[in-house]
Order: sequence, then C-alpha cells, then structure tokens
Amino acid sequence: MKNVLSAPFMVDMIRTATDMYSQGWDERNSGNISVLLDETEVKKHLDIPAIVRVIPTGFEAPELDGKYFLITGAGSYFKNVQYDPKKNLGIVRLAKGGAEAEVLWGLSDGGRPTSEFPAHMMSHAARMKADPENRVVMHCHPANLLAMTYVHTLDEREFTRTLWRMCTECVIVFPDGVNVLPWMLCGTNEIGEATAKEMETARLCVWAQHGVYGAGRGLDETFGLIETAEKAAEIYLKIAHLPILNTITDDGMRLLEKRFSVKTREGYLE
Ligand code: 2HA
Ligand code: ZN
Repeated sequence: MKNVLSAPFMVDMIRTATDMYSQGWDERNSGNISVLLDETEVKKHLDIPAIVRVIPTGFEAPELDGKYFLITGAGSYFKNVQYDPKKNLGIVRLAKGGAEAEVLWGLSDGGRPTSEFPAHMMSHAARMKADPENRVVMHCHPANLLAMTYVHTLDEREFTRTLWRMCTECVIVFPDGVNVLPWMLCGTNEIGEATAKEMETARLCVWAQHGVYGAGRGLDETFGLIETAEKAAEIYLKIAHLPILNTITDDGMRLLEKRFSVKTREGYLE
C-alpha cells in the first residue's frame, strides 16, 4: 500500500513548513511553498488516480506542462500543515501548457493551490533556465527583511551590498545577490511575471513591504538562503542607527570569493 505521507518529499515539506512557522516567517495563512517533484518519485509513493479536480490557473507556463508539484494550499496556515497535511498541501500536475492544474492528491477541503501560484510557477520556469536542478520556490514574511524595505534604499546593488556586509557568510551563501521589487499587488500574474524576471539573475527576491521569495535545489538549501538573508537584515536593523566603526571591506569579500570558490554578481563589488 503506497502512503504518500511517508514519502521523503512530503516529510521534508511538512518539516519545512513547521520550521518556517516557528521562525515567525508565516503568520496566519501567509507564505507558500512549491516543490517540483520527479515523476518517478511521485509514482513510487502515489497511485496516480483519476484526476481529483481540474483547476484553471489563469496563466501559461508551457515549460512546466506535465510537471508535478507539491504545493501549499491557498489560505492554509503553516502552523497546521503538520496536523493535517492532506488539507493544507496538494500534489498537482500542470496541463494544457500550464493553463490547468490537475489535483492528484490533497487540498482535501476543496481548496486551491496557493494564492501566489502564478509567481511560483513563473519563478520555477525562470529558475530552471538559470539552474536545471532548481526544485524549490518559497515565499514568506520574515520581519527583518520586511522592515529593512521601509528604511533602506531598494536599489538592488545597494541592498545586496548592505546585506553582504552584515555577516561574513552572506557573500558565500548568496553571491548572486538579492533582487528587490517595489510594492505591488500580490497574487496577480503581474507580480508573478515581475518576480520571475528577477529570478533570472538571483535566487532571492524581496517584495518591498511584503516579504521575500527564495529559490533553490532543495528545501533545506532554500530555507537556509532565506534564513541567512533574514539574519543579515536583523543585524542591519540592530546597527543602522549607530555609528559604524568597522565593516567587511570589498577586498575582504574578494578573499571570501576566492577561498570559497564563489562568483559575486558582476559589478557588485567595488
Ligand atoms: O499566502 O503570503 O502573498 C499569503 C501570502 C500572499
Ligand atoms: Zn505573502
């Protein structure tokens, strides 16, 4: 008897949503996660049934046609994912060039995929081009990154450089930097398209006065990416109003680049 609840991708998803809630990143029904699943892996743990439901998505993503995703449901509370995964999560397969999502499992109370489904799917399509091994897109509302967008310029190079200077590991963890979108209406195809465009050049995209998007090869990696940027933003907020006596220099960051074999975003170091 196959039990999709014990599949490694499901266990990982439940643990990640729970950890994100404990970090305070996902109050109420905020945040959403999508994981691109391998078809053989899905079939190992789930008898692909007659499709449970078909949901029109309102967008197209031909690159993702036929692809399987584990997603959080619209309105689902991250704090409840571990207690009722079948209601709060779903496995869907995109069809008709992305115009339809076929629900194969979950969303059991008749729910829909996350309200940010367009931004997630468009970001997957963009990240797949940048890194064929990208599997995860994650959105949440971490307080310090969000707070930073009220007091710091949203210029992407400046925003990135500030975060890089806040902890030594930042430039190693996100050498591609942090992109930033000005405030926009969420849940729309427009913000989805804008996010995907930003995701072509970086795995982190801050939504000003709202939250952040992260992308990566796995759930731990993507969680860690957001965690590192959020920690840096926390340090920034602790020191921004104080006289700064010391910092990490660009020469220091070049040393880190060499030592850890990473390549910083072109033109971001002086
Ligand atoms: O799911 O976070 O951006 C709620 C949100 C929307
Ligand atoms: Zn949000």
